[in-house]
Amino acid sequence: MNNNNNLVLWYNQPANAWTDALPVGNGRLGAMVFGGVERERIQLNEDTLWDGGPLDRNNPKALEALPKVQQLLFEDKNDEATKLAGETMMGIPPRIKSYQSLGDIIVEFPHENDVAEYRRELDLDTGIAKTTYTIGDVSYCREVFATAIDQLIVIRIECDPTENISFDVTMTREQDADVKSISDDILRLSGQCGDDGMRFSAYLKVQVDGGEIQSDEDRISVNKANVVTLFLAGATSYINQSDASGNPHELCENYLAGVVDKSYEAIRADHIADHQSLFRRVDMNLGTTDAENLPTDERLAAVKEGASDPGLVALYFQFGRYLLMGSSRPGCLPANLQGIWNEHMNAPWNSDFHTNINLQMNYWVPEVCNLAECHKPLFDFMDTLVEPGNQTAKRHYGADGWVVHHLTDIWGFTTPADGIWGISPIGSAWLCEHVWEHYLFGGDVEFLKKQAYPLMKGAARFMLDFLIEAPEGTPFAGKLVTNPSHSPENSFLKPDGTKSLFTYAATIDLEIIHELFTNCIACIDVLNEDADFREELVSALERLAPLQISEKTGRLQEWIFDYDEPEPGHRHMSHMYGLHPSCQITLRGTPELAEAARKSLEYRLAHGGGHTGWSRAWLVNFLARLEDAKEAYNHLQQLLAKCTLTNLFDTHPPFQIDGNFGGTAGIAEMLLQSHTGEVHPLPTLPEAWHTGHVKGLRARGGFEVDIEWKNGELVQAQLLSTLGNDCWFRTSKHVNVTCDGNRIKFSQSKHVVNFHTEAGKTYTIVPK
Ligand code: FUC
Repeated sequence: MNNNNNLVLWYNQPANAWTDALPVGNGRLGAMVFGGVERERIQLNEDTLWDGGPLDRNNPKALEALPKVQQLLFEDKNDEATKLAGETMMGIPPRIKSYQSLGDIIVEFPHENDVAEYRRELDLDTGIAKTTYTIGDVSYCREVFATAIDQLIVIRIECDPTENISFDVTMTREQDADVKSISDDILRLSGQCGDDGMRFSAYLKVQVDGGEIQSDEDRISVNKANVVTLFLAGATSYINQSDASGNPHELCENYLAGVVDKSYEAIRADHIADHQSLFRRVDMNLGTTDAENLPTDERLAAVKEGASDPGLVALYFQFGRYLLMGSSRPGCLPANLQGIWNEHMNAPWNSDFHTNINLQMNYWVPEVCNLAECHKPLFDFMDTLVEPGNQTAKRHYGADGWVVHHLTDIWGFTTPADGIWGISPIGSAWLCEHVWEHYLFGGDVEFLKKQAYPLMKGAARFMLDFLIEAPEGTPFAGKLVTNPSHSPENSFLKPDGTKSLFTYAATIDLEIIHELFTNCIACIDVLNEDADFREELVSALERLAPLQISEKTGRLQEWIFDYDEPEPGHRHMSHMYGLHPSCQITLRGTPELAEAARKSLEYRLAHGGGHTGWSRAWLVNFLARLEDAKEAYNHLQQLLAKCTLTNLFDTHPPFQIDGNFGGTAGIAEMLLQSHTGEVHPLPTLPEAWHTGHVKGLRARGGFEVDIEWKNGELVQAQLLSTLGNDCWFRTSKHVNVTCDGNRIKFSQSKHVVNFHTEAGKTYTIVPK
């Protein structure tokens, strides 16, 4: 057992609701473990199990309508533009289908006496969920884990004394599936979504040591065994976005065949080694309190009552890393709105990939939190959106390059969805921030050349074609703007009192395009190619409409006009994109814009902003960038108190995983920043974490950073240089920099110390 209670979620009672259950995952398979005594439910997921199928959604009326819609918007006729665009520009149909549950394993134990010494836990350090209890004189232990090495969910049941394990096991699914035993020791669940949708299977193999095993139609019974191991294989027919002709039965048989000669001990040991090779890269201690001796739900309840529990914050942070490892491993699909864990057939928002903040927020974690390989599923997924995105660019906008709107699925959905707010053709450009960031942290030039730059160039190509010159009589006449445009899901009031959400040149568009073009230029400079394209980008950047600060309020304007808002506390804070995740607005680089962004934030907050989980998490990141430790901490506390379920899942409500990832990234952002090119330790350290350490966070430029602090002051930082880049280190004191015991530099400046580094060497920085 792991004795570090800041790495273990634990409870004194079984899960009641699904959101009390504990998640395990290997990127492709996920399971939620309830830990029931008489009846154990283990709900299963496979990341490709989606309803729906490939379909050409492009709207043949869109291209012809585009100039008319643009003209109406430039003429401020938002209602007419909305009506016309609604009739001509939406995808056909404008809805996607849901990511679905694979089914449940149900195990029923004929326990006759009362249960005692019950405990259920999830050890983040091993990735094993465990349930232990005693009945009479017999103690029971069940372990569940999802192995990425052997691609199975493994359930182990042990008892002491032996010969005491008896149960019936079956599998169930709410719809579209049959369950039957196909041999004495294998149960099979198989089905198909609708008449011609995705086919799927789950095979459960029961391996007993001692006792008897017997199968009936849809169940297997075990009697008086010593030890039982259950292996669950799951697969679907999904091959790619236009091909779902795979054979899930064969895949499941192969997964099970893979462990025929492998002992449980070896499977478990391989799993732990693999898990720890990623998980153990970061160690965090924000201080300890007595709360650590309490079960996780009680700790959370105390925080809801106002307690400060730095250990719970560290647990929440590590849980975020754990969730990313469980839902986003190379070769799998990216983490969706629920990561990989979903019990529904029609999930909230289809458990899809929302590209107007949510999917991106999931991926604020991997680089800084030292799980860079978990970022890869996003990049590979982006590759699959290029071809359908090219089609939509061409047929909706007459543009080259690729476009994605505000959401997508596994079938290459790239057209506008849902409603008029779906006409927001900025998703592809927004996603491209991620490939560039991956390069900034890891310095992989091959990746930049082969994968990142083609994606970025295609997204930039679309934007260059899509941008349009604002005509005379409009603000920014002669400048390049987006049209149509939308500030995610927010609406505005026009001077005549009418409400709209459809416009041109929303601030977030300008920020994302500015960032994309700037990054493309930097990329071209690294790769030393594409000089003509560089020219095009430079001149477009010069003509791009600028950000505006409201003369009336001093706030950063969200739209081209200084509109009032019907919902001033709106959950989206899109116009602050330049402050975070982008770095166009910085405290020291663009102080006026930073001040305007702060005012915008304050205004949102004064009107109840941050009420959904992910919105609250974004606030933490904004405030961290503004180096406002008190408020960043306050909102982190509120994220735990108001937006966190007993199993530490984020709740929008309902459960949505982006808040977990946004919160995790926010904690890292409070402890280490590097977005300006400087390595800046402890920019936003709250009083509650006065003494502690964090080891293994990553900074842009290729540094792995260990930070130790005491009473709010830096004691020492250690930087492992992975790329041999020069380092700019921000500090509020004079510091000594040493390497291998030799002094490299004594800083003259109290602000930034700059030194050369060699790849593979560690630099120690100690304040004087
Ligand atoms: C965006 C948000 C909603 C929700 C949905 C999945 O549309 O505005 O709050 O998170 O994504």
